Amino acid sequence: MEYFKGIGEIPFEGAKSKNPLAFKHYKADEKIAGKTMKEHLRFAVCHWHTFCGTGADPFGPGTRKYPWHVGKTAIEIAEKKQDALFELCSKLTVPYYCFHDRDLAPEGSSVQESEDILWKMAERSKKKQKETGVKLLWGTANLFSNPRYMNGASTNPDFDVLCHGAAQVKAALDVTKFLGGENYVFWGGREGYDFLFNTDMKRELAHFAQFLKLAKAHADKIGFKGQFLIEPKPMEPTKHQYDFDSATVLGFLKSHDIDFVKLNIEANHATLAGHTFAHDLQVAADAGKLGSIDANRGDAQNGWDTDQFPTNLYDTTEAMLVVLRSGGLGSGGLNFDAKVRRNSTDLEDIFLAHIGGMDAFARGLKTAHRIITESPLQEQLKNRYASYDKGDGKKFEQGKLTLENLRDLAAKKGEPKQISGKQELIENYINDYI
Ligand code: XLS
Ligand code: CA
Ligand code: CA
Repeated sequence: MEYFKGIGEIPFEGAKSKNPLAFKHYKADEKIAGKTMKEHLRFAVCHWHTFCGTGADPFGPGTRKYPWHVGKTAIEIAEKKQDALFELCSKLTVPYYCFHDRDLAPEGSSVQESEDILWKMAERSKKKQKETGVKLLWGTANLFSNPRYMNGASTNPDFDVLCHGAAQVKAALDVTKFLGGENYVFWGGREGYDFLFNTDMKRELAHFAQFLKLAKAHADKIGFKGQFLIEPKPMEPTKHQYDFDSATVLGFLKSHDIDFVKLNIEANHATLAGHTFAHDLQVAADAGKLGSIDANRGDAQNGWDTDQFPTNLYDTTEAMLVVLRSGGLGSGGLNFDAKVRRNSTDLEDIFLAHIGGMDAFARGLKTAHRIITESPLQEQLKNRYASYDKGDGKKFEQGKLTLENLRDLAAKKGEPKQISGKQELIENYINDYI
């Protein structure tokens, strides 16, 4: 069964093309700084928004009835969604996909039955991966939809609920390993609180840490070599989410002695936390913990998680500046955790959205590379801190000066000469290359 009839493999036609179903900038095998675009960007399609989503929102039901939403049983529907996913990835020439356990397979009536269904579907995925060459970027467990998780999973006040979360993570890890997944993600949708005074935050965070350590021990036991990632988000669905932003997660990991987890940064989550996308990427990168990216965007006028496809060239350029300067995405990638708008009801819209996102990141990559290699930006940045490269500044960085020494230097040198931050100049450099 072909779902996207009339759409073939999306070709690269270059910037002058007027064909909406062609790439204008993403040329998979074009080399930039020694690597192909495909290797730099490592795009992934997400199973949930694109194949499970219907366009439903709190004010109304779904607007889209995709052909893979119709079937006699939940398993038949899951199989159709899976076929459509692999068809989309192949036609888009996207090398990876990502899933939650419950996207891939419907939940059964017991732990055992859920595991059986998940394995059946995973075996089918493995065949599809072989046929198409599409690979798994990351797997995860949905620990937020089932009503049992209304107060969280690993941070639930009720131990019995935590056990169910553990069962799901165990199965999702087993299946991610089986499918050759390169990462495993923890996003704590309901790991947080709605009311501080019925919550023992310290205890819940300790449970989360212990839960992560048990997941790692299981991963080691089964020989899963993939990277563990936490995906920060400040709120929604909970009022306060424990994995608030990069800095909060890094602090949490440090205070619980967890060194095996990196971060999966989602653009729209960073902006919900009151940061820019680039900021949260930079905080993660500075700690050596930038693992992967959920590529989307929010809406500047909305205070919620709109999960739109990325089109803003400033965002993609700034993101790729951080990625390139920190040495690339490693085993991570750019996962389109994004959904077409509720009124985008044609099957073709799914293609247009992904093509737009891929071109936006390809342009971001090319522009960021040129800014780094051709513009004075790097030089400007280096010069700004030149006073720490020699003499007393260098001694300070090396820990060789006392507070008294610094006082004496201030007294001796007098008022410092004013040095401009040159923000407008650097903003103009970026504009020149975009
Ligand atoms: C929701 C999150 C979620 C994670 C995976 O806001 O983005 O989709 O990426 O559970
Ligand atoms: Ca996400
Ligand atoms: Ca989101």
